[in-house]
Amino acid sequence: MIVYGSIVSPFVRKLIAYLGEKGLAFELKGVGIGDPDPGFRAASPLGKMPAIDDDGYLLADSSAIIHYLEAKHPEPALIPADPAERGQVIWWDEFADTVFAACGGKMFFNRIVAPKFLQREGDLAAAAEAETVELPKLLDYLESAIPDSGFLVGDRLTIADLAVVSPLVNLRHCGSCIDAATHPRIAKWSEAILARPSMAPWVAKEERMMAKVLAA
Ligand SMILES: N[C@@H](CCC(=O)N[C@@H](CS)C(=O)NCC(=O)O)C(=O)O
Repeated sequence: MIVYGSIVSPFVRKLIAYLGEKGLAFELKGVGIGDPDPGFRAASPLGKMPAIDDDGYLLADSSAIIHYLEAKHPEPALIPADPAERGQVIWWDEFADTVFAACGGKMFFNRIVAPKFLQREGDLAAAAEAETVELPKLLDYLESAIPDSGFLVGDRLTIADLAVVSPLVNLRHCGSCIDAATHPRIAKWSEAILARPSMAPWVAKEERMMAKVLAA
């Protein structure tokens, strides 16, 4: 299976971690924003990453891809069968993709992607507002919702953990780290999820790449 995307995208990071947890082989084909690669364009009607080509089956959107793969490879289950748990997992995936990643994206895009990758100025006022007005509320909510189990839903890993932890990496690239004094649950939970073999090597690779980009 080919995965189109860049490892600095929170949606691609979520999918890569999912594939690692499931033990599914893939080839990552690096594409950037607005990439004209014909394979990527065919797989992603809106030109957004990630997208896949699974032996000719083309699909875009991290959640759509994960649901497709979960139906194809049910074990180990990362989307619970239990109705109440499944509802919670989808809630967290939605929270991550639409609200949390959007907030982090305003910071990451305007401070890093625009100036460093697209050679244009970012909207620094929008980034500052996201960091000072939106982000604190989202972090306080997340802090209040992480159970003692150390997993967002139930007592085991689900896509909820992979989805919600992913935007935190982009926040870190922007110098916005979780303060263990004010958000101890997020600090402990995110450290454990990001240390998993499905995530740690990719995040390390990404951090090496970002260090070069930021130094340039
Ligand atoms: N809901 C989509 C979001 C994908 C998305 O917005 N990806 C961004 C990169 S982080 C992108 O490709 N943006 C390019 C664009 O909007 O043109 C998913 O979960 O895959």
